[in-house]
Amino acid sequence: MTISLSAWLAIPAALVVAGYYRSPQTTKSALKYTTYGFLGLASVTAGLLYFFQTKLVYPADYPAGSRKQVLDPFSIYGIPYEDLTLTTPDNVQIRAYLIYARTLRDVGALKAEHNRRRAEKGKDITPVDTVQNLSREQEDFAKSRPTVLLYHANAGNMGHRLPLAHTFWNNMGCNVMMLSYRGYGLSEGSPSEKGMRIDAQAALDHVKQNRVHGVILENTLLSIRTLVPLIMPHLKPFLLVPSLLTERWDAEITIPLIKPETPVLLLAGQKDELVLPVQMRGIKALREKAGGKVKWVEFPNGTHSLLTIIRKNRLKEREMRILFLGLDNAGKTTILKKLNGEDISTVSPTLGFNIKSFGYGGYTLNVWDIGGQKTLRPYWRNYFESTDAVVWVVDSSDRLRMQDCKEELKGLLQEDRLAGATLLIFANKQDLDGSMSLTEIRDALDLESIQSHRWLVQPCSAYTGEHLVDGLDWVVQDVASRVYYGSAQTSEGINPLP
Ligand SMILES: Nc1nc2c(ncn2[C@@H]2O[C@H](COP(=O)(O)OP(=O)(O)O)[C@@H](O)[C@H]2O)c(=O)[nH]1
Ligand SMILES: [Mg+2]
Repeated sequence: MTISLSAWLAIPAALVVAGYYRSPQTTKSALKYTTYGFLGLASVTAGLLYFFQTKLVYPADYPAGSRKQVLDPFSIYGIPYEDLTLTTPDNVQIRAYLIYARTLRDVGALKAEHNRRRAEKGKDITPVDTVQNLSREQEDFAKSRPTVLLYHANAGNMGHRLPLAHTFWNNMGCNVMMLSYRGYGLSEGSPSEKGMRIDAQAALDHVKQNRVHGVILENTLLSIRTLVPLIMPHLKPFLLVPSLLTERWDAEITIPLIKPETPVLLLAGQKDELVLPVQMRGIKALREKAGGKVKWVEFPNGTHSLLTIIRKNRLKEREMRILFLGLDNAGKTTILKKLNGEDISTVSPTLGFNIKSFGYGGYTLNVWDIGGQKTLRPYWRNYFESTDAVVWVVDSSDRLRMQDCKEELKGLLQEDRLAGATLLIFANKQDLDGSMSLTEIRDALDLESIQSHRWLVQPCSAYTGEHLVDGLDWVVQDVASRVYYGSAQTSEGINPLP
């Protein structure tokens, strides 16, 4: 019997602000969870369900490469951190980052230093640089600030949540402790509800806080039992046999364990497509029933992830998120290397993705270079959230795949989450004899029919570097005019350090 499934489920970031749980079990209430997917075969036997359950519930290698590549706070933001390996009581080695709060003055100096090094061509910024001892004064400051424990979702790893960590560190002056659960990122072992609760507790023990100041839950599920009928109705019959359900994540049990006086903040995206809003409202009801302190904040356009909140913040920091997409071998990685002044003689196919972050015309560009192989394309959508611009790279000499290229682009432009993004088409490899001209490309890709996005097609060559900067200039200018105009009114931001 074959089982074809394309499922992903996320336990999106649950954050616990500094502290200690009343009991280790409550940790699971702080975790949250999302399910999305489908089974190709209607009749899956109960035995198979039991066996595949953890695979379904914890897609730890999604997005592709999540078990190999873990971003670190220093390379992305210039934030010094402790790279920790914690050994749990049941002897699993899990990886964690501990970031100490810094004063505004320190943060400014660290950023300036980071930007200076970034600008210095050829100098690699390696995380090894970050090991430094805190001065007495810095230590005292860190101790005086709250600690945020950031528990990540059930897809990806802690590196994917660095934008959140950065917000807590940079804007609110918090210490941040984050981890990759067992079986995620570079942590050992394999995921399970039981094991993840042990990991969560280990992180808590490491920061040695003796008091919970609060719990923040974002788009969290009520329980597997209640979520499955909503999103995987064909699995409903199996819920009749409770012992088959090894992974439960039952808020009905855990929410009442949180002390009533502990403030609980519930962040609820009303357009969450994975954990339906009704689940989050169930959690609110549970908390109210227990007579506990609770604050409910609704985001009318909020989708599944906190990225929508971060976006507001990015306005303040003048950041842009740009996706480089296109068929494999188009020259995406080469173009980015060339723009960044790196050696382009050693480009190898991109498995998964690369992220580059660089200053450009007063903005910070966060560029995602995503693998274009056919097998990787279904994963593109995972990167769409909060995208300001798409750069679609075309190999102008690859006449045979123009039709494929046209169809992929067309499909991409129909994605809701890319609505409003600026579109640049780089007609790359113009240095090659026989490459298609601007007019030929425009016709072959039927560009004139695009009305959903502001677009420009720019012939260029990553080899010679010709017109790369022209293209990027247009992108940055277009995004800036759209996103940053009048941003003072739209950016609420979050309280800066006192
Ligand atoms: N002649 C020529 N070759 C290029 C150019 N840009 C990239 N290439 C080559 O095309 C191949 C694929 O490039 P790569 O950047 O890995 O493509 P990606 O899959 O889109 O990231 C590599 O062998 C590059 O050296 C270009 O402008 N001209
Ligand atoms: Mg590449």
